[in-house]
Amino acid sequence: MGIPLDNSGPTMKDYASPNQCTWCDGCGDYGIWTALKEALVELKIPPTRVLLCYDVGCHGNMSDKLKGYRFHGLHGRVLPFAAGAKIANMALPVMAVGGDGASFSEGVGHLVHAVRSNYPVTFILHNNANYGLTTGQASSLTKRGEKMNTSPNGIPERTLSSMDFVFSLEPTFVARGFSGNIWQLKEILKAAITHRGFGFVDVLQACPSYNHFATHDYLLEKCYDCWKEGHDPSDFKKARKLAVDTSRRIATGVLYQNKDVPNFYEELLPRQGKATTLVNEVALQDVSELMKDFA
Ligand SMILES: Cc1ncc(C[n+]2csc(CCOP(=O)(O)OP(=O)(O)O)c2C)c(N)n1
Repeated sequence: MGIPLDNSGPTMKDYASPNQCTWCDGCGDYGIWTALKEALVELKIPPTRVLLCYDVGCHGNMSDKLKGYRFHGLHGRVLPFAAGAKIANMALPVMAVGGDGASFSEGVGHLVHAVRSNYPVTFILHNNANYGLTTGQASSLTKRGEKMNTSPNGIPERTLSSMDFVFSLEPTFVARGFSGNIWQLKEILKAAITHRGFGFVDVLQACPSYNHFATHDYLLEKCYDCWKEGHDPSDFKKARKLAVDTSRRIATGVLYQNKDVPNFYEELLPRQGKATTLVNEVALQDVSELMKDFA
């Protein structure tokens, strides 16, 4: 299922919204917002040919700061909505955007099934390692021992190894970006959007208000571009190691991609050989007789 290209090609202006951003100064959301719009523009996807789905959180406040078909849903529930919308209309690229709080606590079950099902959706994780919108509670990705607003004595629990967890589900696309490297993030997003199945993009982002351990400067120093160092993204074992071991340096880029695995839709037998989408087919049904029963 290819992405419909509009040859006239949108510009950044086409994605511009008159609504003012309310993120804190220095928030990584600005970089992710910019990279996402740039990726869509470079892929020549106009705002009328994309669905952007947002979870609840600081990242979710992007939903009215750009144009395009957008959905802003319940906390932790962005993935089932995005997957359903995509299955209904395979012609539209669908993106799901979530925070680490939503995605690795409230909605972690949905993430498991999105990866395992290989839904043809791009998932952008705004990873600020805390619950930003509700002012800095610890998420399962907050560093152990950190003093957060509702845990003044430090977090007692172990930090979830999010990348190891995702790799345990046999993903077909895993990438990591950094909100301070917009050019690279744009390239990563282009690769994810054109991926056949579920594209998991972990974006490490600065949260100057509440994350005082993985700051912009810290990430700037530790992140490096593994593409430039010749990383082979088809090697699952090496990719997993690179993704998990962030003790010395943090690899960014497309860490793993398997282009051979069919996505969820391609596996559905009743959809084989269909040129129409489910939304076309529903629109073609005349339900007026049926509706008389409810008159
Ligand atoms: C089911 C549910 N639980 C909790 C909340 C309250 N809540 C809204 S936003 C938010 C924090 C979101 O954190 P995260 O998902 O990490 O996104 P961020 O704000 O950091 O971008 C919380 C706890 C809610 N709206 N719904």
